[in-house]
Amino acid sequence: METISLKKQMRVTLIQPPLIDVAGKKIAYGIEAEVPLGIASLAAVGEKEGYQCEVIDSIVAGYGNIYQYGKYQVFGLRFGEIARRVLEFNSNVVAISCIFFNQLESALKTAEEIWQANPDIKVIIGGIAPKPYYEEVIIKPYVDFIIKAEGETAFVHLLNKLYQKEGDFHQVDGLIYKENGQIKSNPKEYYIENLDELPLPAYHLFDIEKYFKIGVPFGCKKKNRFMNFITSRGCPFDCIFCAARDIWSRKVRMHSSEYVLRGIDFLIKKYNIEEIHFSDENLTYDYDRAAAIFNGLKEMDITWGANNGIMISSLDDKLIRLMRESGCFSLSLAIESGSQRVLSEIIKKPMLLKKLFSVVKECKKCKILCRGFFVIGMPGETKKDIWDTFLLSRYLNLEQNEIQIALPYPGTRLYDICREKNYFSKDFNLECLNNDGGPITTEAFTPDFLYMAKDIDRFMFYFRNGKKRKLGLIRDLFRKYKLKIICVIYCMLKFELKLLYIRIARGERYFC
Ligand code: B12
Ligand code: SF4
Repeated sequence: METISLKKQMRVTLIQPPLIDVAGKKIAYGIEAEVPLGIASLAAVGEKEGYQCEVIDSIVAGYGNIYQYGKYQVFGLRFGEIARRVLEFNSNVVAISCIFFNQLESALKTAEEIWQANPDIKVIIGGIAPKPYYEEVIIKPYVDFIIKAEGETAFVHLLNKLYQKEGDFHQVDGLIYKENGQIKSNPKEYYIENLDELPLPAYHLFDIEKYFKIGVPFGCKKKNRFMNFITSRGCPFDCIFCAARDIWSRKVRMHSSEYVLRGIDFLIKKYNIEEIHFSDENLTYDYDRAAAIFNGLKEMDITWGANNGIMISSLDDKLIRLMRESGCFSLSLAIESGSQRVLSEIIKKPMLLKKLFSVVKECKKCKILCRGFFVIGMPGETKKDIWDTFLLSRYLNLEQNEIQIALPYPGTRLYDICREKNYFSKDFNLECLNNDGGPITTEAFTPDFLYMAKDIDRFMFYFRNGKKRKLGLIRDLFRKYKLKIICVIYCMLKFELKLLYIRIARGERYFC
């Protein structure tokens, strides 16, 4: 599939930068190690066009290496080591991926180090992260180009321009560049309509065995030889905290079921993989395509999970049963809130809690492990809405719950709302977006309240499930809250009583 059409004498290194901790917290071991599909896909199209590509996944290549860079903690390869590898490969172009806005600093430091090592190397930065900062990023002397959003087409176009030494970039879709001291920004207009035109990601450029050896997925795994896979791009919805539309647009585009099954079959034969982790925004968006994929997987003797979240409204009992028969062992349900009002009017997620209950019941029947994603602290939420989210998470009794405090990433509508309404805490800066407490203060809550509410929930969960020593837990709470402990204990008791009341008297009707 990935035959090289002709060798062009241009060498390209594609880089996932090391992980940097902007909040100065301690980076722990257990960082996820998954093949970065963005650079894998870009490398595949680069090779197809005839360029010689190599990849550096700095997180995995330097896995476990933690060092200090200024006020930051960094996990992965040292910046100097990345530059050394680029020089060793004799690269003409480097393509640095930055899909997390909180990793922009790391991408820029990587670029700077390479530029210092050899200023003739052209540096391209891509991924969603620079979006709110295009101007600030492109004026850096060590950044030559930024490519906006979905990147394959523009990337190849730009490589061809560089190879042919053409200096006219105005036709490259979504390209930002400098020309005679001025910043030029081409509009992003083109998105790949037929995803099957894309070659499979260039897995052969990665040390795949190392990923298996590290074995840390996002979410759950059942087997060690797992691989992440993406079957579609985009989501038609527009939840206020989500960045998906900025990368893929709102138009959903999908690989055919045949392409997906062929890709998985290739991974089984070439790397003996035993498990697939789908990273789509919405794997089951098209019911028939999803059913065709699952029917195909039944023949393949592998397990699979959808750890990135699956759209609850697209599931029904029949599909869930088919998922189970095809090897599904785990689903992440993006539930978000225990309040229908918050879902519909604030987050703007088209999901009915009524539907959630039927989906969870069927998953339990089928013994599919469910992990709930929840978010608290949206502008417009009341304290009751927030407690309802905790109550729902406990009422559902899922295998795992992940409750996050809303983080308004620049570029999202949530960020704009917080700016407009002055909801950012006084000392807000972008580094706050890495804090556990979140940076939003509204008429209804403060970050401290959210943090405490989350603590209470976590405490009650562990206390009941006996996962930690109970005395230790109580001691931690006392240490943390000192005199406020009375208030904490009062909230806990109230919460437990309410849960009991819902379980005995109201059931699902309480939430719907
Ligand atoms: C898998 C995944 C992860 C994985 C790791 C991903 C990785 N390293 O590759 C893990 C589990 C670690 C993860 C963690 C988090 N994630 Co995440 N993750 C994803 C997910 C679901 C899929 C990524 C993927 O494989 N996409 C497929 C490939 C093909 O796309 P891509 O990498 O984006 O690359 C394309 C373009 O971006 C562009 N491109 C990318 N790099 C480059 C470089 C160049 C030079 C060019 C030209 C183009 C280019 O072209 C590529 C091909 O079209 C995306 C959602 C999504 N569907 O994309 C969210 C997403 C990237 N994650 C997101 C978030 C918020 C997080 C977390 C902050 C969540 C949290 N609260 O903990 C953390 C942050 C971790 C951190 N490092 O700080 C947001 C990013 C928002 C933002 N602006 O920062 C996304 C977009 C989800 C969303 N819908 O909002 N995530
Ligand atoms: S449904 Fe999921 S992917 Fe789609 S906009 Fe909402 S959060 Fe983003």
